[in-house]
Amino acid sequence: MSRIIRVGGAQLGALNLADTRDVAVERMIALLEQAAAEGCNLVVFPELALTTFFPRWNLETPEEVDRYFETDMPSPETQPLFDRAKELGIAFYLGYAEREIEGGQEHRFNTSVLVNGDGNIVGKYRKVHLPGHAEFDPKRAFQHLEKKYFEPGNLGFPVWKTMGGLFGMCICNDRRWPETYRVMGLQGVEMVLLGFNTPATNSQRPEEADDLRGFHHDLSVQAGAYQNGTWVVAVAKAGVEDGHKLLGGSTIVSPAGQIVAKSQTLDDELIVADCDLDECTFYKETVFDFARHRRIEHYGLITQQTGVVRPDAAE
Ligand code: CDT
Repeated sequence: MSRIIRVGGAQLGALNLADTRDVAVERMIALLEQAAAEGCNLVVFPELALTTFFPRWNLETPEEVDRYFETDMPSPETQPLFDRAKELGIAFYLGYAEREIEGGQEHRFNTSVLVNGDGNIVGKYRKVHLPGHAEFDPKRAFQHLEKKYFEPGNLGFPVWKTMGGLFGMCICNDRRWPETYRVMGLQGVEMVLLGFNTPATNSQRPEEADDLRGFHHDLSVQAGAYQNGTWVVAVAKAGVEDGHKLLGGSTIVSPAGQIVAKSQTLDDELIVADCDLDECTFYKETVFDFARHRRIEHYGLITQQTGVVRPDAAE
């Protein structure tokens, strides 16, 4: 049986503060329909796809913050997306801000769901590696307050068996961390889906060039794919949101670590690739056959220690 998944990376252009969820969902449905016309089985949307990238703003009141969070998924505003995808029989990945009340306690996560072609949520992931800072930082050119608005994900990096393969999810900054891919790699992952919002400018180093930001993105997703013998589908929110430019550069990477599709604009744009999940096997059975080649007796520090401890620390 063929295990070729035709994947659509549905990059979104800018969503400004004034844009409502209806605008975002309408644009996502248009991309979904384009993906259906091109024969896609799976569509990947960006991180926090329903609104502007609000962590760049220092929101003061709970009411201001709550506007950006979903308490239900599907929500009334996203139901049309779920309905259209089900009609078209297309699976999708969607990133959004999640507000959960559990045991009387409120929790907020940067979340993604994987929805199958029957319209059922088959997986949920909550972003583990939150970048940025928790309090307003006047030294930055702009804010990146993910640590203020979200708590680190509490679901780990699971892998789901669906669509004839093994699928994992992560979100934006997670893609820069080799641990993200390796934990999924150890569960045999064959396709990692991820959405991102990467500012085109480094808020702490504004002179850094756009192309270096793009290089670090490519480097991270290509290394993650190759070193774990998996497809990686990385999809951006791009363009200029209320004067703040996002990088773009949505990318589909093969298990050989090669880029097979890349967006060309900073607007709504669909990239498409036929991804043969069986291409993972060669890498998983040879150079990255973990069972034969890994030496876990030397990897203890990775889980015992978070930060750097230099051998000369005590001097
Ligand atoms: N959304 C998100 O996670 N953005 C971060 C910005 C960090 S700047 C290095 C990212 O990794 O793209």
